[in-house]
Amino acid sequence: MDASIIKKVRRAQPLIHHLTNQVVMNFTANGLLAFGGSPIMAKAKEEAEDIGKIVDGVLINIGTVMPQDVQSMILAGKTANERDIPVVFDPVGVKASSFRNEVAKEILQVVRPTIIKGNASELAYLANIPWESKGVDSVGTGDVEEVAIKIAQIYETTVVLTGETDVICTGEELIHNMLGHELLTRMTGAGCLLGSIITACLTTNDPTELQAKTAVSFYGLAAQYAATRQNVTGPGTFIPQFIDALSMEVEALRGGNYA
Ligand code: ATP
Ligand code: TZP
Ligand code: MG
Ligand code: MG
Repeated sequence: MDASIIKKVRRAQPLIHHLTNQVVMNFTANGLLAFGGSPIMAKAKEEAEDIGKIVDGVLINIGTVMPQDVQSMILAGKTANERDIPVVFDPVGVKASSFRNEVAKEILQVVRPTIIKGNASELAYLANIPWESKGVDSVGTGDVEEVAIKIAQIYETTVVLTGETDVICTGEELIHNMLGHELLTRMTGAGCLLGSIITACLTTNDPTELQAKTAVSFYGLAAQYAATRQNVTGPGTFIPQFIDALSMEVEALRGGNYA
């Protein structure tokens, strides 16, 4: 983890355009604000280009995508590509329906994501590798490194494959992150908010793999810190502590008592 990336994000407070799902909008906005970024949720295709011109990064997440959202996602992604600002693509639940399959493929045909981030089953689907899933969740096991490498090759991009161990693949290199907490699996939106925080970290002038590694490590560390606060008794009490932890300095999170 490079703490200077987090400091840079907090200084710049990058404006991140979210075309994300309706389950996690409010949680994501609060989580990104706590971390030090600045969220804007805007879905109308009529404003996609205008918003696209003033933001510092774009997150496209298809978790509750509707037919009318696709054009906005494409316009926002293409505007970001033209401006050379980061785009993160999260193919939430892509395997669950043929509509999602088609939407994800349509977006990936015209938008070049800086990072494709997803769970193992979502990325395995895009890589044509069999994997078990349950709706938007990954439930099976398999060779996550093979999936990450294949996605990086097919889409010529950096990959963040999340799970108990996160795998980052730049095409040449594999990086692993073991920081995290099981409570992240017992709430909704843990993956979606991570996508927002990765997008914010991509706005600094550092190498992509370092930005990705910093985002996932910081996120995992914040989860570990939050989960071990005295008043945390389950997922419900974890969430506010996690939001608080996302606003903390790395050194303070490291100083936590992980009993
Ligand atoms: P899924 O729907 O399959 O849960 P997701 O999109 O919610 O996928 P996750 O894979 O749950 O995404 O990853 C979200 C965050 O939770 C990441 O920071 C990841 O490191 C962390 N995480 C996931 N599973 C575990 C686990 N078993 N132990 C610790 N941290 C985890
Ligand atoms: N249904 C559609 S999107 C969504 C659900 C439950 C949220 C998924 O969030 P995450 O972070 O991928 O678990
Ligand atoms: Mg999860
Ligand atoms: Mg997800």
